[in-house]
Amino acid sequence: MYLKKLVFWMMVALLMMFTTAAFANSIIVNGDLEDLSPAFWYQHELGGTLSWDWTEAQHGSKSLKIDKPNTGGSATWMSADNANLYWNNFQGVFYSLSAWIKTDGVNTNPGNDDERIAVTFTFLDAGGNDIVPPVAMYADQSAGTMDWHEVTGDVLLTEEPAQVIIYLGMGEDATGTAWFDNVNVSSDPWTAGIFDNSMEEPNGWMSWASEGDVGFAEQVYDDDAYSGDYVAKLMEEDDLGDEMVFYSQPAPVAGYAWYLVSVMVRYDDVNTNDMYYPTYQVPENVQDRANLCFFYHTGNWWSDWALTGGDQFLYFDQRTETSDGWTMYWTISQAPPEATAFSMRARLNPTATGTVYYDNFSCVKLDKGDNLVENWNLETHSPFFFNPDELDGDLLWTNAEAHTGNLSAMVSKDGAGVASWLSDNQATTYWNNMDAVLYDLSAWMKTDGVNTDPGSEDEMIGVYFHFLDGGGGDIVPPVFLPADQSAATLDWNEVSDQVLLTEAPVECYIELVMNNGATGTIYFDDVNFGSDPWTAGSFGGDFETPTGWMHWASEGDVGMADVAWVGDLAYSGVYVAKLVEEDDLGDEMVFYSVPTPVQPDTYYLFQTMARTVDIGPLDNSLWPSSVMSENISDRANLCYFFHSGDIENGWNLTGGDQFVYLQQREATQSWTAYRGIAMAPADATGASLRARFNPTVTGEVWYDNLQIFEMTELFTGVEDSPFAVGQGPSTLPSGVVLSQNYPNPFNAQSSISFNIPAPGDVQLEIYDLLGRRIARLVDEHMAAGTHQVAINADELGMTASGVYFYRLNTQNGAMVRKMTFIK
Ligand SMILES: [Ca+2]
Ligand SMILES: [Ca+2]
Ligand SMILES: [Ca+2]
Ligand SMILES: [Ca+2]
Repeated sequence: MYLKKLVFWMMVALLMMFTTAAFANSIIVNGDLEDLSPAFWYQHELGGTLSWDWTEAQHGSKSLKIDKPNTGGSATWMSADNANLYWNNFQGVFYSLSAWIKTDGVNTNPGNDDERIAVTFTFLDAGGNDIVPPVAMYADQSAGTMDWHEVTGDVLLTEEPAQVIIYLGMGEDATGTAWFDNVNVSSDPWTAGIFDNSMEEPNGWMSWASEGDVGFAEQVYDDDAYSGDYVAKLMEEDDLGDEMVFYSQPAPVAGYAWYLVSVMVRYDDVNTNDMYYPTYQVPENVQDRANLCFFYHTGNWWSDWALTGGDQFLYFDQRTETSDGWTMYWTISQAPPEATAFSMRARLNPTATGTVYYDNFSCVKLDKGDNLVENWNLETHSPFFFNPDELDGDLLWTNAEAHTGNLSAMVSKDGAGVASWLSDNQATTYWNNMDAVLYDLSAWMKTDGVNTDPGSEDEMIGVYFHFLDGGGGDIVPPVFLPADQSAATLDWNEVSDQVLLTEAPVECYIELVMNNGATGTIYFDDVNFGSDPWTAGSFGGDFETPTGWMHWASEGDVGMADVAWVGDLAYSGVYVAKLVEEDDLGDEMVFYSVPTPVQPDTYYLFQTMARTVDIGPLDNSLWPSSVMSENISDRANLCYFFHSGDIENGWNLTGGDQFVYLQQREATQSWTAYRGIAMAPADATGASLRARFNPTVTGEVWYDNLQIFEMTELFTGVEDSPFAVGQGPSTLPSGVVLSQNYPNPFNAQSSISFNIPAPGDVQLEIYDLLGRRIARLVDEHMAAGTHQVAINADELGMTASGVYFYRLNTQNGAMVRKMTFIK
């Protein structure tokens, strides 16, 4: 115990250096908030300059602007199709329509529609034909400059429209500047609204706040943005029970798939509580906590708003009112089987206060590899580091007798032949580093009906220590610690000896033997070797842990960490790792896996099932935690480490301890999954995980199915996707530019523009989510400069609504962007 403790003291906790790598493959559109185009509104006709204006507003702080100094050519903003968008469901009923317009220096007294400024609602059937004539509502052009004024109209629909599209426009002969804001539709009872009706939200995002809320949630310019210039800012000054949310549009996902969900966060002046640790994903809506919240959607995510699996909250560290700069919050989540889409949201629950900034919202699909932990379910019931060797008797790992702990190694035999256990090489295992020094050797043995007064070594029982050089030869003759055979049956007694090694051994083996002429039953326990100063100790000599596992507890600990047979109560099979602690005296205990090889800069999922019994201390705020580097004294946890260097003959840790704390809200909890995900540091060669009680935890926790999985970042649902290069960035250093298609999302028609800096061969292709090529739009030698290509979904055979990718291949590189087709 003492020796292992020393080693643990040497494990200095380093701050985890999380790699805040950009997640190039996030499915969240405009997750970094740098796209400065409004959500749900698209530039349609470009006879003027169209801009998203942040200086004029009838409602909120933004509006849509058209600058048109000249006649000739219309200028028009176009809305998304609002007919069945998300929760909308336009019906064949009466609708009141309205909008606000402001003008500056426009033409007056228009004689026809070409000279007018108008907001026009169109209602179409599935064939794209008007159900009723378009309803145009005209700006007041009685003077050249007019402040915000409302225009209104109404319409009685005779059937349910398949498309509802709104145009904000200046006719081809109109001139001047116009702003549009607050476009609304209403019916009684409610059937639908206009998305981003006040033009406040950026592409990909929506927001919501309780009525009467004095705070706000929006995209803002920020000098200290985590990426680029813009962040989402949520600000709440009162604790009046209002709530605010800034949320992404749903993005398609696959049921059962694993997703890495993350966001960067910083905050000021938030309400605090000493128990408000950062949490794991939890379903409970805690009223006064700031969070990242996420949802899964089911059904047709572009035309339904059906959620599944419940809200999941990642609560931030609210122990201090101001964050330590930008902090990454992340979790791993498996999509429910029925999931079709995912959305995430910046959220202040009703009574949270303060200002919280969010940036780099990300959701990345990961492929879950094979489990890497040996004996992860603890069902391989053999002692670690010792294996049956000679089999002319019965060898048993048994809890019938033990000198310490619960278990020992037994050998029983009633005839001729040799029966023995043999250890693995102990010379340089992990932290061991045996040297040319004096070693104390010892073992405890208990006998039952053995032969007495042996006449030769052949009739003896005992423990051999072998010390070998690099060639496999003995450095010194094997040292034999004979059992006391002066009586047939003797209780536990210790036998010891010493050996002076003349050179550092390359191999060291321990053999527990009943020789050929010996009979009866013997139990071995606490087989040890050691030196002063310390160089090495025995692995597995206490026979307490199964294959693949080790344990450790502070000296004098009254508790224990070991593998236990619990029968039907195990999560898998019949064995669990059981940690039991009765006092809160500052001792600590750990049951830990041997290191398994890992790759650097790769994500790993660490998980366990855990069941708690009378655990303490308790507090209603002690949710399961997010991954934390902080060692919290009174919490039970799943802990994990990365290793560097040689993981078989070294014990070098990198990246610091990482803890996922178990819930300590209720004393007893049935089997529950706990998970953390981490990226292996650049110098990582291995990883291990551990069931752990920090010093002052009390009670009992059973752990089972302790696993580590390699997680591979995926761009699409297939591994051999066509997107090997250029994912994400819209501009290559070479000067190749691939623009977002316009409009996007689109119904039938859209266009893609791109720029190439030099003449060359170019291909432009469309792929579906499964990586299948739908169309090759361009395959020719092209001149330098900007090119535009039209898309017609019908002609291309794009039959399913959803996300598609378009890929530009040039001699200077390739790049990919996403587009959304809404049928
Ligand atoms: Ca507005
Ligand atoms: Ca940003
Ligand atoms: Ca034992
Ligand atoms: Ca098990």
